[in-house]
Amino acid sequence: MSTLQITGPNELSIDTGGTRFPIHPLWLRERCLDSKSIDLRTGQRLEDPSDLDLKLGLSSVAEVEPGRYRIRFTDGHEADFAAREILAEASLPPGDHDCPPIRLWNSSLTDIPRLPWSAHPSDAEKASWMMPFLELGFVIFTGVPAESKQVLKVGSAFGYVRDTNFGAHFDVRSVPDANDLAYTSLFLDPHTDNPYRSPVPGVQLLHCLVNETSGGLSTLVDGFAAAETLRSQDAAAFHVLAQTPVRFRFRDVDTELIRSSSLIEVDGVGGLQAINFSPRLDYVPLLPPVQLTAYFAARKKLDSLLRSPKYEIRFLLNAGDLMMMDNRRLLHGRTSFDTREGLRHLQGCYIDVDGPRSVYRVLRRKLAASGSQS
Ligand SMILES: O=C(O)CCC(=O)C(=O)O
Repeated sequence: MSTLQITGPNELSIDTGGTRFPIHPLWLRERCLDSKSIDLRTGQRLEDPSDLDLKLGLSSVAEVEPGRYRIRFTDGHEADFAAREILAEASLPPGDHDCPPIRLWNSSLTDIPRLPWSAHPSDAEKASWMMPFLELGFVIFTGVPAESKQVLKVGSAFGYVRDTNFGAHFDVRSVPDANDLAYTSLFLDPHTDNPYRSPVPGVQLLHCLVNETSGGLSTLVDGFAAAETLRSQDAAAFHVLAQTPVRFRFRDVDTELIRSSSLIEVDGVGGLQAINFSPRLDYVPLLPPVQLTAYFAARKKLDSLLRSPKYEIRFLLNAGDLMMMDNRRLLHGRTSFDTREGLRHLQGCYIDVDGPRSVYRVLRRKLAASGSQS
């Protein structure tokens, strides 16, 4: 049983059988769940917490029922808290890392997630699909009907489909006068899709409708694994790629998109957020020569990791196979193919990166409420 008590002039402590956590009064005050503090329907705050007195303290703590406490703050506000809920909130890691932790992988990955698709999965089944996606950054669904626009149905099961200048869905097949190298039969190095778009598409789905060629193998690389290797082998090169802004551009008759970002995006504490890598499209600005020398050398190192067979997996997508991947973490590509062998036709679409995470959290909540495990 956890107990709450005031342990200092401005500090509440929660004692969980010997371990004590200090709780800042403002942290607690902005988590009050009473009807004066939040709108009870949406759970959103009714007051701006920055208006609270920075010197806010605690006046009293009283246990109103086992495990439930009434806390009075020095501004006169009173609210009830369950010790269990405070602990759950306090144990959330910083950032949005409440989802399954990522598992870095390379070419030795053996458990490639190939999952039979079902248009009407149970909650538990759908939750079981989300685990490999969130851990590895991709899944391959098999048995998706090889029909036009099915990719949109699958995409909608995990988030909102993002329309772009290529349409809600796009056809990946070799066409004359292609406005993107994806629409040729050429080999494509591992790349991030649309790094010139803001925001960059979070998740890409590619559904194979026809593949009559022996080439056109799909390739995937875990960009986070390559970036972590670079960080451990050459921290200075990693730093250069995390700091140097690079311009990505797409231009055709109707569209001109430009976005500038570093090749490696990190958060405030150095955690990887995204890789932006597309050797077809990156243009570093004219920086002082010494900086450019460091940048080109660092990019070469990352590039050789990303193109190394040590990091890449390759596989053939057959008709009915659909690959869904995190475009912020993984890089994808394909081997070339010979159009004289027959047709190769994929359909793709994008959804936002937070869609699958939201699906996972809602399923987790539903399964916990029904007493099942995901
Ligand atoms: O043809 C493929 O397998 C991949 C195409 C591609 O890289 C893309 O659409 O971005």
